[in-house]
Amino acid sequence: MTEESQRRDSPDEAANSHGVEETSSYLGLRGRLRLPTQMIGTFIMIPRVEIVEMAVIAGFDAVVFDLEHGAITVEDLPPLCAAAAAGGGATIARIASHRDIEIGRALDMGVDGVIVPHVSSISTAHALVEAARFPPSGKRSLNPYVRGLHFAGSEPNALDNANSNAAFIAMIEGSDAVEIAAEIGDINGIDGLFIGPVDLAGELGFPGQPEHPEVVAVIRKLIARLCERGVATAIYAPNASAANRWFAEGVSLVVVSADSAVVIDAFKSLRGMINPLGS
Ligand code: 3PY
Ligand code: MG
Repeated sequence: MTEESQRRDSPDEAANSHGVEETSSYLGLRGRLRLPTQMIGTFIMIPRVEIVEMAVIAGFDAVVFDLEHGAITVEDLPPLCAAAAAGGGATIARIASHRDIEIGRALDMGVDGVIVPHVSSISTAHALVEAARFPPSGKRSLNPYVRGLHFAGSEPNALDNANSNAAFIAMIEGSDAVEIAAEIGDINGIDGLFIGPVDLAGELGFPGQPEHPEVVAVIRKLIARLCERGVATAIYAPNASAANRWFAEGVSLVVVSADSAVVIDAFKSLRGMINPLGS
């Protein structure tokens, strides 16, 4: 880990004082992003607690609620978070835009962290991080009676704990962002960079082909650069072999496929194996 990454603001003391061998979900998402551990996540597009429960029961470490592209709104988050937390799954909201209010509201609902899409400048990254932290660290607006603060504004250290525990992950999914990714990753308060191969593929001239060899080559180099610098990385993988490849490259969090894709693939496969008489 570089000096630069060590000086960043830190998750709670418990997380900092534990070594790799004590890795477990009690460290929280932010704490786990600090360790050389690897987590498997999946995108949740369908706002049903049962889907979240199934993902966690199946062994996924984290669920990413996709407010950018899924049929999920901020109001869906509390029961979805409760469902994941009951099974020990970490909860992340991929928000839809760069509006401060969206970052704050997702955290108010009780997610463990946020992923912010399309971050491509240093100044934007700084502003977005501030939206996720209460003063004096940032500019997150406060109402203490929210789920994310245990509904109880009076809890001692509630705001410090919220600042220490909420993970902030910026998405790198444009060619301009790739160029400055290491500097974005060094910003105090950024816990990881999530590479978006789908949008990046479009920018590189291969729309809809996140597995195109040229796209994979660009991402491989980026991951190596970030890992060397001690910046935690996350990425979307469309399938298991892509997920395994990115884990082998040292990625901390691989978000593989999505609930909707898993369900339709299973339906198609099942349907394909059944042959009614006369068909
Ligand atoms: C991308 O790959 O562009 C993403 O946003 C991941 O879903
Ligand atoms: Mg994207």
